[in-house]
Amino acid sequence: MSESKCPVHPSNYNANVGGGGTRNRDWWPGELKLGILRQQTDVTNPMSKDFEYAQAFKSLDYNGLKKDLNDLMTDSQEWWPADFGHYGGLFVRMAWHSAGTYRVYDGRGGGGSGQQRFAPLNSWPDNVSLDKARRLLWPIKQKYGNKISWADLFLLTGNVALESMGVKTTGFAGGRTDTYEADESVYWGGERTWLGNEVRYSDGREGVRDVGHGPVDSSQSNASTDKGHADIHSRDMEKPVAAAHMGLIYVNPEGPDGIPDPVASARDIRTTFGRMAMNDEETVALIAGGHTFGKTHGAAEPSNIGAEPNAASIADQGFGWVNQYKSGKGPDTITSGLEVTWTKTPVKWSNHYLEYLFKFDWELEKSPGGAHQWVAKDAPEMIPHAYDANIKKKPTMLTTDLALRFDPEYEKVARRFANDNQALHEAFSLAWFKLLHRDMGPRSRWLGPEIPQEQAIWEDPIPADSCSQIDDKDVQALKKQILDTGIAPTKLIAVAFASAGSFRGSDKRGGAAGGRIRLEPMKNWKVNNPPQLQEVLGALEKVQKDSDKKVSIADLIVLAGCAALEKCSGASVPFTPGRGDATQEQTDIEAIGHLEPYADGFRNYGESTHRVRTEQFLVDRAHLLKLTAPEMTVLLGGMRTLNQNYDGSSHGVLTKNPGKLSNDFFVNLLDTSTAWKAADDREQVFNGVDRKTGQQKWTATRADLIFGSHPELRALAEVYGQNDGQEKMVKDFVAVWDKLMNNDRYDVP
Ligand code: HEB
Repeated sequence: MSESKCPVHPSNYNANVGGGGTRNRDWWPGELKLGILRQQTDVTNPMSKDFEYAQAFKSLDYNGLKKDLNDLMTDSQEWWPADFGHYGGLFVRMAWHSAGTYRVYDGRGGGGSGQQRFAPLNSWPDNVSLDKARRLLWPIKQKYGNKISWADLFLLTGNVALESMGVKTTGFAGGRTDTYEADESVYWGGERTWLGNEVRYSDGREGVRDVGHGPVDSSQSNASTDKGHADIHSRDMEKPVAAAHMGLIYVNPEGPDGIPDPVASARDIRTTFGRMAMNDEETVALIAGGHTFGKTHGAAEPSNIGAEPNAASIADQGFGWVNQYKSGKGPDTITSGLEVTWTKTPVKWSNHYLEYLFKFDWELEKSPGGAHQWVAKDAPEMIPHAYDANIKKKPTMLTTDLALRFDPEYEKVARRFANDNQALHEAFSLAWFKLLHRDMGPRSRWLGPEIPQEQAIWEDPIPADSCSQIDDKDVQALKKQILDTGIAPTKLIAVAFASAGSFRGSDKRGGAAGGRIRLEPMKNWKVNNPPQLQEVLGALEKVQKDSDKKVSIADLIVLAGCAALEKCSGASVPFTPGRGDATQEQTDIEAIGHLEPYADGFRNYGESTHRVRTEQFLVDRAHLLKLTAPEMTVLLGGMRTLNQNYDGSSHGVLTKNPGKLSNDFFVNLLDTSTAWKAADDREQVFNGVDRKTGQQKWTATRADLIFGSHPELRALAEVYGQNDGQEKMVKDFVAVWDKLMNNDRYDVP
């Protein structure tokens, strides 16, 4: 149903009730938005404050749950029948689409918080029919209640589905806590049309017209002649997105922009799977293993299906894509608009997918829904029908499947697997486990009886036997030894911040534990001021050597920061020991490289691009550090008076006493006698002059001045800039510092 046909489309309601009407975001769409810093809080979460999912999970009847899931696989429901009498394929796809939105550049997306229940994901064109999959699970979720989160359930169900079809999985870990509102922090792309990609391939500069696949507009799938297309053989996708179109998990199954070109399609697959942290071998294993199961659904023209869940009728109760074609389900299902079944045993593990891929010649055809797909030319009719035992068909494949044969690099891997099903089985199982657990953070968060023993490098492991064993007395002694090295406290603070500040709450990686700041690549990041870092590390290594206690460098780095902050603030700063040191061999340089910030406003590092302003980077960073807006404010103001700019510049160091923790940043920022003027055309650096005398007083960046310009940030800055602000400043800064240092301490209760 198109929007224009609908007389009471929700956007037509200019509601004259609370929350209605024309809003700030309508009047000033460009205003800095702080919304992502106040998501998923106590006010949106129905659980009481003392609810701990890990505790609840421990009382779960895990095996009972697995048995129920296993039984569900073949318990075909009248309202949404199971293809081939088995829901395995549907549930594997549900789990894969849940986890598969993860991307390495900011660690956002992924299956860690049950976001498939919310928009936009619940309504993505790539997630058609997964509304049914999730609803099939409701009786089981209802039965086990808070002992299993939706987030865990989606992924565990995929695992059980695989096991029930003969896959020996690597295991499973629970521990994903549910969220109760849509996560607004993820940049899914700038396009305003589903399946568009006019922004991601042009870095926001110019639009290229685009068409996609699937129910929404498969009628337009012959796009090869369109002018203005970014060349599918050479285009670059913007960061951090990891999908070739708005609303897809990865790539267009019909080929890039609907063009059925397997080799060009391989290029898109490599880009998108690479951004999910998968290499060629893992990628081939995942696709070949995944498409061993189930079928695609394109019984008829996609115009038969209705609006997605978020735009559907209230009567549909969260279901979407209501299908008018015949029975609207079972053999008449329309999901992707493609009609493919890969193997002759779609609910059983096999090697038929790769066998057929290489054995047959493939011919382009159109699905009943009008989409590009491929049929095995001279193959026998051996593929079963999902509902009619009397019908047999030839094998069929997607353009993206043929990519595994016609891309020379993928072909090598695929041929090896084709000749060695055991190798495929193992590689698939490992890659699947990585897919589901990539964004879970350290093992101390993992729950349940099926955690594999062997640690993988993508877990960023830290050897348990490297953790410090020190008591309060040792801490006091070590603090003194650190300060006695004579290194300036501000440098110690800088290194502690650099170490802990590498954390991101999205995929729970980075942080001070592991002491990876001593290793490649972190030790060479510009934002970490490498020469200064080396000086401090050298001194701390000496402290470690001279001490007769077992203490890690990771702990010493944080302790040094705490000791130095005590010196600079006069306050007492808490410290929690117990971190360990990772080795270089345990560190995946490329994967850790993804943690490097493009900009870090707390250290005045980085500036605006043509699409993102410095202050927007600051908020993005604050979100990854799990800070609220007040915490971001006090942290930045404190970092300035502590003289923490990465390059030692004095931008925003609005104090006569750099190196002392004070509220001077706010006092001077809010001082009306100063007038600010841009020092450059791009408004990156500003001069602050005395209004009367014209004398130059300060310089500052956008990350500084936003706290005087944005009304809500100014309101927060005022709290600290008042005469009673100094004490609060110190107290709040120490609190946020402590939070930062322990962001990654999932091992501490
Ligand atoms: Fe897949 C299905 C595409 C990868 C698993 N897929 C499917 C479909 C499509 C696709 C279109 C259909 C849907 C319907 O229903 O219609 N994929 C695709 C692409 C890619 C992929 C493009 C990239 C290249 N998959 C994948 C992976 C996995 C999977 C990786 C896992 C691991 N899928 C799957 C399954 C299925 C599918 C299981 C079936 C479902 C059913 O049966 O329902």
